[in-house]
Amino acid sequence: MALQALVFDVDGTLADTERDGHRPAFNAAFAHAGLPWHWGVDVYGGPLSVTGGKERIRHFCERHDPGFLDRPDADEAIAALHADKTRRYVAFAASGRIRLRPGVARLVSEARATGTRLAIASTTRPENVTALLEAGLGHDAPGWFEVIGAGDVVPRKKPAPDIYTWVTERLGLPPEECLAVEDSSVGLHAAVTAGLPTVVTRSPYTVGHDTTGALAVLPDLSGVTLADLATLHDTVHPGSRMRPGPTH
Ligand code: XBP
Ligand code: MG
Repeated sequence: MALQALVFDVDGTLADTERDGHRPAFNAAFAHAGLPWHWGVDVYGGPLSVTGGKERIRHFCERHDPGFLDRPDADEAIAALHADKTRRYVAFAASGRIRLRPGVARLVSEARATGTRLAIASTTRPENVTALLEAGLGHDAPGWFEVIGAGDVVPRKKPAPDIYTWVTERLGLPPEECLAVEDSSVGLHAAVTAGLPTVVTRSPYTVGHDTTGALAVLPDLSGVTLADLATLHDTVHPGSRMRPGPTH
């Protein structure tokens, strides 16, 4: 079954956005709101296991500041914190200070040159994706991706398969004809459960993650050609859908 489309995860896969991008944006929003919360580099791996910024803040409150959730306006307060965090992250990403990971730009350009379709499946806000793509690949880059699945377009975020299913349905392709590129066990689980063969390029926060079910685990995409990915993809036969590994 020929490879028709590459579906990229964003955070950790297109770029290492978490430690110096999302994390400080969360912290700045917390400080601006007068909250004593701070997610250090080492502890951020904990909150990061919950995908989605609003969900991550709520999960943190449940464990460390449950009184915050007793406020009658807790939902609105979390939404406002997250909106502030998003403004800060978008400004940082748009400044170009987040470099794309090795091989990403070359692979995207090879896909465009050969007519391989491109899509995004992420749990982050769509404006974050646009800012990162524009700064990393150029102003027109968001338009190169036929489908951008991001944020709250599906109610259940990764590790649920929903965002990958949402994307492949909009591409009009069977999932088996796509290849997902992910960095985390939750992302891998989402993609594989949706039926996409998946390559993992580990990122600093996901080095210890379980990669059971991945087609390959690579340090990054440098030196990886579309032909390499097509060859890997060819090893998956229809009907032998891979089983997701456990998540952490
Ligand atoms: C990574 C995530 C996101 C971001 C924050 O998404 O888990 O939640 O850390 O995003 P992916 P928001 O790896 O799927 O790209 O604050 O915008 O929700
Ligand atoms: Mg990721």
